Amino acid sequence: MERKFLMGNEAVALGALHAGAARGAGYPGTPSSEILDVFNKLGGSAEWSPNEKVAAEVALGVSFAGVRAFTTMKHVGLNVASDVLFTAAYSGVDGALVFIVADDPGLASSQNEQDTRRYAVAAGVPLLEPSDSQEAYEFTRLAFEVSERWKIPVILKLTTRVCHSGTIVTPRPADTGLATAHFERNIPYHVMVPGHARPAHRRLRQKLAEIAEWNETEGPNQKVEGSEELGILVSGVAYQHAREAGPDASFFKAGMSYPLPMRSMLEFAASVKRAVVIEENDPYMADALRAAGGIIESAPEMYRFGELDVGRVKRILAHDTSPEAVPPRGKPPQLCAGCPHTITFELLKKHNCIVAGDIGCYTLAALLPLAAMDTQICMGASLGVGIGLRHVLPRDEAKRVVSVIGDSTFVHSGLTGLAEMTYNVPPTGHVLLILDNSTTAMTGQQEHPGTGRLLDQSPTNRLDYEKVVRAMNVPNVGTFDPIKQPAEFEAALVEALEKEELTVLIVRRPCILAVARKGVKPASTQG
Ligand SMILES: Cc1ncc(C[n+]2csc(CCOP(=O)(O)OP(=O)(O)O)c2C)c(N)n1
Ligand code: SF4
Repeated sequence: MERKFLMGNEAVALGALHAGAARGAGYPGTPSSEILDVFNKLGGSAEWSPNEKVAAEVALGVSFAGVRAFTTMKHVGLNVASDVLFTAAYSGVDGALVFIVADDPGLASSQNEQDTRRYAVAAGVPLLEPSDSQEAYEFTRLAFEVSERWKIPVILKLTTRVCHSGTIVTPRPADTGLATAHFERNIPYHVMVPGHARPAHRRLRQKLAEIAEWNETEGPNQKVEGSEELGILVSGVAYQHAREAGPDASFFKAGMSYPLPMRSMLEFAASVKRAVVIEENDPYMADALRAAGGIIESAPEMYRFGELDVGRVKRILAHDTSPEAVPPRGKPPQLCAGCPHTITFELLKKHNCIVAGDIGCYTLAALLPLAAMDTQICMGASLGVGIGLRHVLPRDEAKRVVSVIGDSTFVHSGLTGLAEMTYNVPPTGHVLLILDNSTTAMTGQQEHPGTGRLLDQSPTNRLDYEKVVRAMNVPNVGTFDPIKQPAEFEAALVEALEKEELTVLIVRRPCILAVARKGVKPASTQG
């Protein structure tokens, strides 16, 4: 087939298409967000789900119908979907289920740099780690094959460089003769009550033992002959950097890094005078090899933080622990000129509010010049954190606490926080602002249940925030356009801060980039 120059995320989408995936479901998150859009444009069936847990459940349901499914998310999305992952590992799948999870070493656009390989160990699911676009394509297809063969979910772990760098891909003909969807009743495998889960756990460990054996002999691991003086054990994109940093070394690249091909890796380490493990983020392989008795070197702790590159790998190989050059500080990111979020945070600052914030473009309001957000932890936390503060702060301070959440984030994980707000009502009540800009702006303008459009832009039901909030027993509900009604919005905010009741203000004005790119109309005029 014709060679193509593809970004890693495009290669994954093509791999999923050629593997015959019946449906992909996900929630946006940099650096994973392009995969579903490309899969859809290539003709695949794809959806944006309200959050990663729902996406994983949808994909699991598809796999229970005997066909191939995948779910996409960024690394922190797997925290949300982990409840599905851990028990789907027990239930197993009927068709195939691949969790495509993109890590962000160096925190280009995330709140932490957790290492998804730890999840594979904790949940007991195989994990594949491509190092370029060709492998992103091949490993995606392999992930479906491993999942289907052992009836187990498989994680495909990507990282920012693999997702967003382009390399040549030679595709293969698409899989044919795949199963068609059909549900086979199998209660002991699909219903994870304790009596079914106990044997399921034993089955899982048996599958993992078989996969570990397969990985030793047939897995996607690669040995590169080189010097006997230096052998480098490596995984993921670190392989590309290490090849350049140590061109004469011999290499063992783990393509499936859980379960690790431990025998082969120990043999390799013993076959060279100096064995060094090079890996991004956690010392996951180094710890495992040492625990198994391997004599290896690994990177000093300072290299655990951030992405690796050729220069850093050279330093690791040279035992260089001198302070690294600090890259020049670029201009901090800011809200776009004319962004509808700006007015909201100017008002919150003017009225000396304690702002329990959330994740989205509006988080930029925490930075100078606004500096108008006081907390931000994870999606949805604005509600819980704000309510916690209101419960214990002295009355005068408590009355100044406001939770602020974007529309996509509200649907993702704010609905349950709203239930908390109307159930465990703080003594001074609470104020929530939902910033409805009619898109998931931060990750590139994706649709969500509040926009009234599906992933392919076709129309669907639109979640009505006002109705939802009223149905959850919030007594004071108002909607304002911050650009057209700044005075009314300010008056409503001041009243809410004084009232000591529950108030939700919906701040509705579309993101100016969404208007420019997609012609999104002001939400108030949407049906
Ligand atoms: C669990 C999790 N999933 C995904 C993300 C990536 N992410 C950060 S904020 C956000 C949504 C932003 O949309 P919205 O709340 O509507 O705010 P906007 O950017 O439009 O202002 C997403 C998808 C994340 N940080 N955590
Ligand atoms: S992309 Fe949209 S929401 Fe984000 S800062 Fe720009 S105008 Fe505001």
